[in-house]
Amino acid sequence: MTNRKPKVIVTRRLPEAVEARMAELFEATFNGDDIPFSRAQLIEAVRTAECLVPTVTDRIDRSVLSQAGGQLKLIANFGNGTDNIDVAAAGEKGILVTNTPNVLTEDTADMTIGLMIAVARRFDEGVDALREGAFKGWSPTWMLGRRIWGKKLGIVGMGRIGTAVARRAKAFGLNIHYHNRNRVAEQIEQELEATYWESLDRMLAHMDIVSVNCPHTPATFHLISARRLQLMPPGSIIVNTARGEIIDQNALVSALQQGQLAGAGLDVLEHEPAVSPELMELSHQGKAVLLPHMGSATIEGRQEMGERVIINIRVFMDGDKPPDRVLPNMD
Ligand code: 8YV
Repeated sequence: MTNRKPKVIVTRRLPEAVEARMAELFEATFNGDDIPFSRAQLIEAVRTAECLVPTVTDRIDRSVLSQAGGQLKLIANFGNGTDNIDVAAAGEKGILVTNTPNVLTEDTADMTIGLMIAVARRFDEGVDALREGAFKGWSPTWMLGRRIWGKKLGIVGMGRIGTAVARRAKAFGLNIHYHNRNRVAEQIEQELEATYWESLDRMLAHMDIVSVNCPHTPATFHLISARRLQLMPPGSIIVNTARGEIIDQNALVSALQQGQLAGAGLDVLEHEPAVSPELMELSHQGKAVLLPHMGSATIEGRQEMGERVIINIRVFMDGDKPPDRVLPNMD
């Protein structure tokens, strides 16, 4: 490692220990008040930093990157998904992009299972009822939800997180089905007793619960379209802990309003942080459980994400290939 400290700009406040380590290793600038950068601030950052550390709330698009000075060599994203960054445009300017895979897999999978159960077993409504003083004593017919044991779960995107969801879901007695661009290794299929569906349409038509676990790319934007939502069996449930843009949110609202789907569990929203009034209304009606993008929000996870960012920057400064390089999406 050279002794020279690279100029690193971090766009959001990170866990204290991560910032402290970064301050030791780098000439680092932090965002103390944690207000997301404006476009002008992002442009200023790409003009001055050697390494930028953005998050999902920063849109590093082609036009921002066109303003980057020659000193910017690395964008070390604090996050797994890199749909906030135009990786191809960065590549054209010789800027490398890295992310933080693996360290948030288990936390996100936990949240996915949590949402499935929350929707099927009406957690939200139960908590609301109790808080509002509507709990007048146990009743044989009150707050009945749906059993998840023995039901069919269709996982859309069987990467690291999808596989971690499948492992948990199997323990909850769900039958695992999946759709993925590529079939996973036979050994994993056997371990999970998983059924591969080459056709997403056909899989959706047979599932009780669908979990969205693929990355957001141009190819997966509105992958779960109005037409596909209509293919899902009446009374089925959909859960999304990936990216809001993968589901056509307006179409999902209609499917829930019409009772085509029984419920949705969404940790991510299209156009977040905005919550559409229709979705909010559906959450009041107990038809949607909505969370504010908390899938990886554990103390351990955010610490480890920071550590990955530091490793990527250090290895890069040493002149080696950082471990978590992201390649432009070819879709
Ligand atoms: C992160 C996520 O918190 O890593 C991801 O892709 O969706 C989140 O869990 C966020 O992206 C941080 O930038």
